[in-house]
Amino acid sequence: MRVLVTGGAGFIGSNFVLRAREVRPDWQLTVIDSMTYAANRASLEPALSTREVTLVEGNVADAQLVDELVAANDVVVHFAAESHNDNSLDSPWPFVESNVVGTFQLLEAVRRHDRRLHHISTDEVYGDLELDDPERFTERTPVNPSSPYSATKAGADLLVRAWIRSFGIRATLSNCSNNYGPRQHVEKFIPRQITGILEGTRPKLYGSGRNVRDWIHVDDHNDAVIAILEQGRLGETYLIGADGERNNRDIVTMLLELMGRPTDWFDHVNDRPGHDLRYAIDASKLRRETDWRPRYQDLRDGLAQTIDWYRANESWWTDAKVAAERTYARLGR
Ligand code: TDX
Repeated sequence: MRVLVTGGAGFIGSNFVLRAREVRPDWQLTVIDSMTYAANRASLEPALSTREVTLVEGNVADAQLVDELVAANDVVVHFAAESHNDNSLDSPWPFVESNVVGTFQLLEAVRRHDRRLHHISTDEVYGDLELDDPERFTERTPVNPSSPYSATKAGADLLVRAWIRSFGIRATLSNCSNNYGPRQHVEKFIPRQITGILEGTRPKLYGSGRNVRDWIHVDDHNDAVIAILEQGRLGETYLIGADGERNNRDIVTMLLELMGRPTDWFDHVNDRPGHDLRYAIDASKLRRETDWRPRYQDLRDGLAQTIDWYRANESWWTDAKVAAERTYARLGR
């Protein structure tokens, strides 16, 4: 099977490529990635030098390039997206271009060439929950995005659903909770704190630190994507989550313990405008309809493995760290 992976040099996409090499070695993988700040060629090594994986540099909003690549593959897994909330508040246009226009171009190519598509999305499209809300997000929760980022992802999801309904394209969608693991850009919460602690700086908690995220290891997310590709029903949306709810303060405490620092060694910084309070996923449909089960059951173990990766791969993140902290300094966070 020839598989086109959009955004395959970013965090979740590159981990998907590496995981697919391991568990589906017969797949032929081609990556299209715009290689912006969030991508890293090194994430795909050594598969690139051995030519096991092909990397095409380009934007999913480039209609002609996307048309050629979709035509040359059997399946498209669409990870490509601008994904950082703080950046979307600072500069929304790249989010509209990559997430909405990019998805539109891909859908049109998939329709022309009758290819199978899996669209990757986020739980953020559902807005946020109260801390004590007994309900979690399900496939029936109405979309209610808060930030320019989540609004563009919700827009992309709705385009995919409309192309399924109106044009009969063969597609599935998934909305996953917060991912962590190796190769995540250092602008994001967990790697920002791990790399900061490694450099001797105190973790930075937005606002009170009470905000809750539902953490899942990136390999568990990607295994679920493979399960949906192989066992999911066409036209359906699946929520992916591993029952990993924790507030940000607890995550910082865990990181500090694992890295041998006092648990009060952190600072509160300015809150993010419009900061979503809580995300939580009910993944029972995915568990009912596929044989997927998360392998990382213990968040502390997963974080320990992630810390080891950042410790062992400093050259992967040092340049990005300087740039990310420069942006945060400008934003006062
Ligand atoms: O330094 C920080 N301090 C802090 O307290 C940073 C960078 C973040 N935070 C908080 C904000 C959030 O409550 O940590 C939480 C996680 O923040 P992010 O890593 O920025 O993720 P989030 O905004 O939750 O969005 C993530 O999950 C859904 C991904 O970035 C999205 O791409 C995905 O769709």
